[in-house]
Amino acid sequence: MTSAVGVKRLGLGAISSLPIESRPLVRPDEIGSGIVHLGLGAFHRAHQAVFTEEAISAGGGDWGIIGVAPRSTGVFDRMRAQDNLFSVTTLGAHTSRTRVIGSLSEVRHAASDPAAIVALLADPRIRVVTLTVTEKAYQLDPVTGELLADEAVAADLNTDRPPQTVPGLLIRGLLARAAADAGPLTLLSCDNLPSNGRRTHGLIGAGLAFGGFTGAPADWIHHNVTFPNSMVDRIVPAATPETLATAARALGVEDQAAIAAEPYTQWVIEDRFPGGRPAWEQAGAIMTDDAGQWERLKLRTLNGVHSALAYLGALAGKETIADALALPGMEGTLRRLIAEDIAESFRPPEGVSVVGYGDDVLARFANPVILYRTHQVAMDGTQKLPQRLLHTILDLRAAKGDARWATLAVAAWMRFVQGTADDGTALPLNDPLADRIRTALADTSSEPAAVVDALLHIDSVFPAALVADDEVRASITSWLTELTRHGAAATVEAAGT
Ligand code: CS2
Repeated sequence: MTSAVGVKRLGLGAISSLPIESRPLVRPDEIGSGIVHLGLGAFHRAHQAVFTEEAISAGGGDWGIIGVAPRSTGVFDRMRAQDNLFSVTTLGAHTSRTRVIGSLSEVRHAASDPAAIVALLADPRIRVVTLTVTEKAYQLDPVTGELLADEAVAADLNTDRPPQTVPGLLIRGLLARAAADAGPLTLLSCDNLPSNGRRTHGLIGAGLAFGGFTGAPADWIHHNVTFPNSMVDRIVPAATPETLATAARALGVEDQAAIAAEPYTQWVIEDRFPGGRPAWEQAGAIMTDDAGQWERLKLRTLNGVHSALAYLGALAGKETIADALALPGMEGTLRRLIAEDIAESFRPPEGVSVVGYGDDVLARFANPVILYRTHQVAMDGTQKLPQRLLHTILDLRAAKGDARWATLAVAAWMRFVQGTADDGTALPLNDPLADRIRTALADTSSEPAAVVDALLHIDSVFPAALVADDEVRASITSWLTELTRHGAAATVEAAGT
C-alpha cells in the first residue's frame, strides 16, 4: 500500500523490504488464532503482543491474537490497513530499536459487530481471552469489588440486545461457549486492578446472578473457565507524531500504528490454563501459582509512586513524569514514600527488596525519552487510588505506622480534582466519578478540612476504616493545607530535601 505522499506503508508486502532486525518473528497470515484480546491500545501492543509473538516463535502453537477494539475505531482502522502489523520502538536513554510485531492474526471492532465477538468467545479454537480495558470498564466498585450494574450493564444482561459493555460481552460470550460446550477457557485480566483475576471472576459470578443465569450454563462456566491473577508492567506512553516519525525512519515505510515503550518489561502470570497457553515463559514471563505479592509490589510501588508524581507534578505545571521527578525535593520525597510507607505496608515476593525495586522504578521514571504525560496517569483517579495508595495506608495503620507520605499523595489528588494548577491553569478531570466529585466540592467551602471531609465521603473510593481514622484525616488535611498555601513545588522541596 502506498500513502498520499508516496511513502510505502507497512503491511505484509513490505516485510521483505524491512531491515532484517526489524522484521516480525511470525507472520499474521501464517499463525492460527487461539487468543481473543479485548483492548487494542498501546499497552497491549507493547506488552502481551510482544511476549506472545516471542512465545509463538520459540514454542509454536496456534496462539495468534484476535485483537478487539471495544469502542473506538482509530487503532482498528490503522491496524487493518497494515495487515495487523505495527512496530514497537524500544527507547533507552541513549539507543532505540524498532521491530515489527506479527502476533495479531486478526483485528475486530466490537461496537460495530458485538455478536461476532460473542461468537468468537464460543469458538473452540479460542482458549485464552486476555483483557486490557482499563480499570473503569470492569464496572466494579473500586473499594468492594462489587459489580456496579448501571443501565448499560443491566440492559446487556437483561435484554437480548447485542452487548455494549465489557461485562456484557464477556458474560454473553461465556454463556454462548457453555451452550456450545466449546471447551475450557482462561479469562486473563491484564489491567492494574488488585487481584485482577479474582475480581474478574467475581464480576462474572455477579453478572450471571444479576441476569438470572443459573443452572447448567453457570455450572459449565464454573467448571470450565479459570481466572488467573497476573501482574503486567511496561511503561508505554501514548503515541505522538514523533513516535510515527521515528518508526518510519527505522523501517523505511510508514507505520500509522507505531508505538514506543521503555526497555523494561515484566509479566507474572498464575499458571492456570486448562485449554493450554503460549510458551510465555520462553519470552521471559514468570509463571507462578500466586501472583498476589508481585501484584501488590507493582501496584503500590510503581503505580502508587506514578500517581503521586502525576498529581504533584501536574499541580506544579509539569507536563511529563520525568520533568515532575526533576523538581527539587521530589526524588527525596518519593524515596521516603517508598522506604517509610510502601515498604512497610506488605511483604514482597521472596528475595525482592521493595526499596531496591523502588530505586529501579525511579530510574525508569527518569528516562528522558519516555514522554509519559502527568495528565495521562492522573486520569481515572477514583479507580486507581484504592489499590495504589489507600491499601498502603490501611495496612500501615493496621501496623500502627503513620502513613505520612502516602497521605501527601492523597492530598495531591484532592487538590488536583479541584481543577486548578498552582499557576492558575485549569486541570482536566477525566474520571468516571467526575460528577460525584464536582457535586461533593460544589456543596462545600474551599477550606482544606472541608474539602477533605467532602471527598472522603465518596465511599466507592475511600474505605470506611480509612474515613474513620482521625490521624489519617488530619495528615491529609495538613498536607492539603500546605499544597493550597505554598503550591506543590514548594511543598515537595521542603519535604524532600
Ligand atoms: C500508569 C500505568 O497511566 C497510568 O496510570 O501508572 O499505565 C503504568 O505506566 C503501567 O502500569 C506500567 O506498567
